[in-house]
Amino acid sequence: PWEYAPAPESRAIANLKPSYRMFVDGEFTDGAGEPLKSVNPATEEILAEVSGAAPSDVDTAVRAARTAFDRTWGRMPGSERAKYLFRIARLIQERGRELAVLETLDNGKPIKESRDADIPTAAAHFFHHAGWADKLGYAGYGPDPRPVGVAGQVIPWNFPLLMLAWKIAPALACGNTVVLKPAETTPLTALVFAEICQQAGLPPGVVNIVPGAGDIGAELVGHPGVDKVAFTGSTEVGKQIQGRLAGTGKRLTLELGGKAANVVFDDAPLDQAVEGIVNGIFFNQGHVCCAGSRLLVQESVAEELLDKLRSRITTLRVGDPLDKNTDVGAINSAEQLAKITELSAAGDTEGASRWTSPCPLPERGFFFSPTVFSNVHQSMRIAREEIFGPVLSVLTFRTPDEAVATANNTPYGLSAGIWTEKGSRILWAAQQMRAGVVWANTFNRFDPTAPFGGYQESGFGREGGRAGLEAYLDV
Ligand code: TXE
Repeated sequence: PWEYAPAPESRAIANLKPSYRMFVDGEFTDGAGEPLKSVNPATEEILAEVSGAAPSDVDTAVRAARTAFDRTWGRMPGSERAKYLFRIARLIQERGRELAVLETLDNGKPIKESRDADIPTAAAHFFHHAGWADKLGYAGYGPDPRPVGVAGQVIPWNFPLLMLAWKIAPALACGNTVVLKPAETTPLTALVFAEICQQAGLPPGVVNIVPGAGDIGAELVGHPGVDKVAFTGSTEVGKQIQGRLAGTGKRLTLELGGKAANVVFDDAPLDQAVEGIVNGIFFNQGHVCCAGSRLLVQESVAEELLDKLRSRITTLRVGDPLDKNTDVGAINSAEQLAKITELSAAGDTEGASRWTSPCPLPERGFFFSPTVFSNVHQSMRIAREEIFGPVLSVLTFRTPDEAVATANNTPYGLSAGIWTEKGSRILWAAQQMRAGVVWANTFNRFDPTAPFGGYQESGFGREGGRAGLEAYLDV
């Protein structure tokens, strides 16, 4: 375990530089676009300036990716590609401490999460996909599956390095080349990942990183040289992209928002369920597309469960993300904090009862107290819209049928949780729920071997495991 490191020391561990450059065709270069300023959301201090890509840089990057696809990566035997992916995985592990601290500085998530979840899981995705690179003929998609070509990938700010790994590892394993745009508020670990690609000796152009805002994302997905688009972000932007790509012949996968139900039946081990509920909604400040943001609890145990839940939440430490004892860190941006505040206020207006953790908040930075709304009705905004923050909406039910109907009463469908001792009920409910992932007696568990993705407005396509390869193969 690491000791608490005060901020200046953390900057040294993170190898924080005053400025970062984009990565195109194997070189770090200055983009011709507007520079971005990376802010530490826990202190509101500027961490670094990042050169921003212009449309002409996106064009150069896509052309470099095409050349690399045609000349090196797309022709390389899978066994050779595997070696690079294993090298990248090991380098992520070796530089894990630096990456974890940098991720926490840039994103605001607790260091224990970046250390124990984000960075090791990112490495695990490269290890897993390295293993596939020379076995694609055995993946069940026919004897000779081919890479699609150049992938244009756009990712959000909630798991910056992990979302990069989810996107880049399967693309490279299958023989595609990549142009990736990180989110504008969290570009730093993606640019350290670019250094790792150099360290691993990856041929130039195989991975290109173009920092920028949404306009650069739009430029990338619309570029005629991109064969396949992979997007993780808001449902609104996902729908725009889907509309724009219609008729272009480009392949598309979308991983969008969610409003997951975490369903607790009266026979559930309540103390264990409380841990799962807390993890489900407060992990990563609730900036999780599959967060268990709706707690559905059987009426007969609702009062007891809520008492236990409130006393457990009272023990959560909210504050400095670099302190390894912190449970809930900073909200990633002022914009996201404003959205959480606005939706919570709608909960008050619509008549739900708000309870807030008594934990004091730091004076500077973007923070929001863990919050529980009870007396929530299905029609309220806090039961329907993705808040993407540490805010739980509690609804009750009487029968299993009602539980499933309420769980499915959402335009989304990314994940769900069930808490019960009855195995038969788990199997029944998992079949009834329209959600890409259903966790039983656990929540927010991720594994590179398991496909992840949504139903309905949570998007389509799967990431991870054998199913995730299909997005990057012509079969
Ligand atoms: O998302 P955007 P934002 C949800 C969550 C959050 C809300 C808004 O509810 O409160 O979305 O977050 C790029 N063409 N999720 O504004 O705008 C953008 O630069 C191409 C859920 O951050 O969708 C960034 O890299 N790209 C979600 C990425 O898209 C565009 C994770 C996501 O930003 C673009 C994040 C465009 N027209 C937010 N406009 C999840 N599924 O986990 C923006 N981008």
